[in-house]
Amino acid sequence: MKLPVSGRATATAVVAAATLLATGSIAGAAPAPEAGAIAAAPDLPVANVKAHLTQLQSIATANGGNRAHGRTGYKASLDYVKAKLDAAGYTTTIQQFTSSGRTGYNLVADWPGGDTGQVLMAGSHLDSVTAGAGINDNGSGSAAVLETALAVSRAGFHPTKHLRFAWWGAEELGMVGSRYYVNSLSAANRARISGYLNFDMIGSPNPGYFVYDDDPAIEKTFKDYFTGLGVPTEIETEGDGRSDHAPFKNAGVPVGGLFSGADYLKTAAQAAKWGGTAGRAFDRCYHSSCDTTANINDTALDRNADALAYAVWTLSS
Ligand code: DTR
Ligand code: ZN
Ligand code: ZN
Repeated sequence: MKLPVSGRATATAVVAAATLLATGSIAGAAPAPEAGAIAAAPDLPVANVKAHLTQLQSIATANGGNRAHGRTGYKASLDYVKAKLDAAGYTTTIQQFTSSGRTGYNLVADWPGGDTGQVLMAGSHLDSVTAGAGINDNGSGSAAVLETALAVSRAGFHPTKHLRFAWWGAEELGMVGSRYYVNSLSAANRARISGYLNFDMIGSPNPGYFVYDDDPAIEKTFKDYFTGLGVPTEIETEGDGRSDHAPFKNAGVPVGGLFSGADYLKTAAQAAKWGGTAGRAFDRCYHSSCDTTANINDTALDRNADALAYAVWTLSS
């Protein structure tokens, strides 16, 4: 889904057209914007996001049905994401930790360039519960963060800020990986993180459109995007402190994020504005074996992935 053409997008199109006229060339599909131009965020192909989910489902199926902390399906998921990022030019780091007697891993991917004194991070947890493949929770966030990172590479995007993407281990054991990461930062490196954006469940089958309200500037960025789509949002209240933004927030980092709903029931008022089924959970397969690729609403996944990319572009420029 594409935003209505904005002033920013128009300005970029004019720059691109001027470049084409000046050079007579269209070589290089993604010309770097000229100094002062603000690149428009891309429309992420939802088919690409879904292809990552298909791979995560296959990984779960081949590894006893889950991608949980300390299990082979988790490490295989991490290897899949890492290979894509390495091929796209990221500097990737695996951070290892131990929890409940099992080895866990975070994956951190830095996009070379930008002001490392101002780091914008986007992340998601990559582990599932042991009950199932965890495709909505949280293949959805993991796939959308991955596709955003790949879109940065495809666009040759070189924002003012430094971009860092992360996939957390052992969230389902109590945000273990993300807390380990935050605790292992020096005070100086923690202070360099200007924002952390979290994506945990963004393709719920009976979706709502919830925006975290922790930081006003980040919240406004997401709300602006959905306003442009004509989709109403609500403040996310259900998950306070229940996902990987919590350790960042507790360390004083501005945080935000998106959420399409877990086991709470959609009200009649919510069904009236968003469609779907009132009196039914946003995700009836939350933490269950039926959280498979069939447990995804494509429209929600598409809108939230595009909002993610929009926020990364906007907040890093
Ligand atoms: N995604 C769930 C935790 C959770 C439940 N509600 C919210 C709201 C917002 C973010 C996260 C959550 C899990 O990982 O089990
Ligand atoms: Zn969960
Ligand atoms: Zn989750």
